[in-house]
Amino acid sequence: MAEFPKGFLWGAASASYQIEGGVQEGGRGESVWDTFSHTPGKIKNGDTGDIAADSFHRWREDVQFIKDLGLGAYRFSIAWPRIAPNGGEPWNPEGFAYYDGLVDALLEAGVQPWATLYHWDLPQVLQNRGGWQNKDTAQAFGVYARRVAEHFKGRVTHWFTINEPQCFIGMGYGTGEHAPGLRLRVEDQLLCWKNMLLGHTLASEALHETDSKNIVGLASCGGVCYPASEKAEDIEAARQEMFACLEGFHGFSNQHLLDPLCLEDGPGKPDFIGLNIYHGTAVRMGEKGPETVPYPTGGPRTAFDWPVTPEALEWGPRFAWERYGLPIYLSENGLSCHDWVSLDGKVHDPQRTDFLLRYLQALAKAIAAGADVRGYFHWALTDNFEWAAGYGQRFGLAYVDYATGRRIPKDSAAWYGNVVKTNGKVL
Ligand code: IFM
Repeated sequence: MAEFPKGFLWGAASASYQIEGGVQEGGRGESVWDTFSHTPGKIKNGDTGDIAADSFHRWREDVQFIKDLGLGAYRFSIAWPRIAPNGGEPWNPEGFAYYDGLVDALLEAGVQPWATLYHWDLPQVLQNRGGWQNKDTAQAFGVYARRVAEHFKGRVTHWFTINEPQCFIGMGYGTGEHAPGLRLRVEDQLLCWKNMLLGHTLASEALHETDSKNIVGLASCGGVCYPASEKAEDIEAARQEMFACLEGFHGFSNQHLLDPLCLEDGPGKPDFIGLNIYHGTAVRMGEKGPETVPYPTGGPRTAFDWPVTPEALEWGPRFAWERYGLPIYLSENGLSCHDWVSLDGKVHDPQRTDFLLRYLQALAKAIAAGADVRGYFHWALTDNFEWAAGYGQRFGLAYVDYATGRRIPKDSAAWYGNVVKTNGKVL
């Protein structure tokens, strides 16, 4: 039986471009993801987010599902181009109205809204002026954050500024696999990092100044290392490797993002750290220092081919807590499975339940070891548009039939609902 502290927050997460659809409705402007997904050859099967899970129309069903699960919080993202089709003023009242409906329904259902201001759907107009290579984008992000904070003052008090900078810069401006599809030199990627850090800082200031009750963090997806054994030297090797600045530029490190923001007091220092963790790498101490241990051939893997390594949910939070001493929320964790609707009309996903059982038990160990972990958001609430992989990867607690938009709660949803209800005692 696992122990979670009283008041531990159980939630689920989503992101605007991945679920909303309605890309040409409600006065929304174009985002870099509209452009990118409509560029031939960029997305598997030529999929786009034009309709996605159709949450722009079906958000009431999503809120009902959240209520049925008994969740304490829902993490969603606000599409910048819905609020500001041109990146800034004039603001779009219809865009605010969409999120008003969602936020008010969540509050009515007794669910805390946790809003992310940037989950990668940059207004295309800003990309046309250089996107994150341009310092003006950081300034515009601060202005947008202030306007959103003013609008939702008193209703939304928990905020993520930016989701996974490592990913949107590394894949959007580095490898070109994500929007806007650029392959920049490391120096130019570092300029994006600088502007992103400034953007985060300006947004944090705006959120804190607008309402002293606002609690602000950001979500990091840096690589997680865990010790190959319980030996002290292997633990030390994993600790060093997790924050190592590897040869050259290693964009997928927590260090690049969290060290400058969290190790000293400053206007961008988060109130909490969001960790998005799906898997990790085993590390041991070798003769010349830390060395990674190859994942066993034939070991368990998700439909996305990601290794199943529950240890990451113990050691990632432990090492982050040791280094930064800030409260931690698991802002994303989950897996894609080859889910389908069975002849009985249900979606049976025993692998998801087994994965979650293992990972949540590991998270309980992190808490028992002293890490201040305060909540867990399952990725994702519903199946959705998985970026370059299109609709082929299903991460949801609810299956989405993309032809009709119909949702079917998977078996794992009932299981997770029970975890939530018992505060993890069933684990
Ligand atoms: O779907 C993504 C999400 O947008 C960011 N974190 C990882 C998830 C799964 O790949």
